Order: sequence, then C-alpha cells, then structure tokens
Amino acid sequence: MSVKIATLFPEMFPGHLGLSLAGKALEKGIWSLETINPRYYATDLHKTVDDAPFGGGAGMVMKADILSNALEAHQPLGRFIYMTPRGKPLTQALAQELAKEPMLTVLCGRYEGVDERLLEAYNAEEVSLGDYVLSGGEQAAMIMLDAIIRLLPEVIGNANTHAEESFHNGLLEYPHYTRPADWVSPDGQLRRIPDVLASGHHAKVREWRLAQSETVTAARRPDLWEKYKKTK
Ligand code: 6GU
Repeated sequence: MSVKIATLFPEMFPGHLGLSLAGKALEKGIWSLETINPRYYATDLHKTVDDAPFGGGAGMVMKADILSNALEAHQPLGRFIYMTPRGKPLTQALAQELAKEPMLTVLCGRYEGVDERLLEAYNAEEVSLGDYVLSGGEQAAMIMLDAIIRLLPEVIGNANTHAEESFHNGLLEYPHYTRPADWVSPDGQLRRIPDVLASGHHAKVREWRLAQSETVTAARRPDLWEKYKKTK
C-alpha cells in the first residue's frame, strides 16, 4: 500500500508508524510513506499556506489553491481522505475496507480547517476518530493508519489474530490471563485465573470467552450490544 500524507508538519511522520509492527512493515516495503508539504507549493515570499476566513471569525483556513498545487504534483492520489472531527467515524469496518486500497492520500488539517472548495474538488472522504478535538489531523492520521496497516496481509503472520480481537465479531474482547495461575496482589488478595482456562476443554473455553465478551459488551457498550443482538 502506498500512503501519501499532505501535512504542514512532515517531521511528525513516520512517528510511531516507524516503530514496532507498522515500522517493521515499512522497512519490509509492505507499505510506503511519502509526505507532501503544501508550504513547498506556496507562491509568495512568505510561503503562505493559510489565510483568514471569508465572513470573519477566529483562526486561519488552509488555502485551496496552494493545497491543490501540492496535490496535483503528487498524482495519482488513490483514495483521498481528509481527517476532521466532522467526518464519518473511523470503525474497524472502515479500517478493513481501507486496508484493501493500493493507495491512500491523507490530508491533515491544521488551524480552523481547509477551504471547503478543495474538499469538494477532490471529493474528499472525511474521517473522524471520535467526538473530541485534536490539535491537528496528523495525530488522527497516524492512528487511522495504525489501524489500517496492522490489517495488511503479511503484517500479522497469524490471520486468526484478527478473528479474536475486539469489534471483529461486533463484541468487545474477553479478558486474558497468563502465568502465574495464582497471584497475590499487593493488597494481599489471592487472585486465581478462571478454572475453565486451565481445564484443557477448548469448546468450554470458547463458550466462556464468548459469554465474557457478551457480558462486557452489554455492560460497557449498549450501542454495540443492541446491534449484536439484532444480527444474531
Ligand atoms: Cl480526524 N482531526 C482532529 N483534528 N481532531 C479529531 C479528529 C480528527 N478525530 C477526532 N478528533
């Protein structure tokens, strides 16, 4: 997958995407990263990339003309995504879908945002991480890309790893345990792992894990729980 990032802060990349799972995949060439710095395409002496909003108000807006020049110099763009809290929420399903794309270009906004005409002209797909505001689209882009890259074929060897994780089946994950089976926590309490996990009964373990997933989902995420019950 080839990824292009349009950002005023190219030094922020690859950031954590250069480490661990995503970083190894980057080294192996499973995905590639290219940054596009709009400032390089600014035409005036001051390298202006933003301007005051028409109609007044606080903040600055990234200029359509400069951004367009930057994007045109980097065609083809593949699927074009703009990170904004106004976008559709990033879900595991969207991450799965984006993981199938051969090319993505992610536009990271700073300041108040981007001239709407640029988003229209490039048919930007607007994506949000959730209902809170980050200081820029860069952090959001890195998190979205992390969710996508770990799903690329060859990144996680064992395909079953994804089958078990949160959201794959519409449920949150069941709890995990490892040795020692008996552990005394600092408050003096003996904490034993659930017996079924050491029983060797694989069908019973599966059943227990599903029940745990259902309980935790119903308690914490009534929205997911309602959806899950309907599809079952
Ligand atoms: Cl995509 N961008 C910014 N700036 N803040 C966010 C976000 C995106 N998603 C949640 N908050």
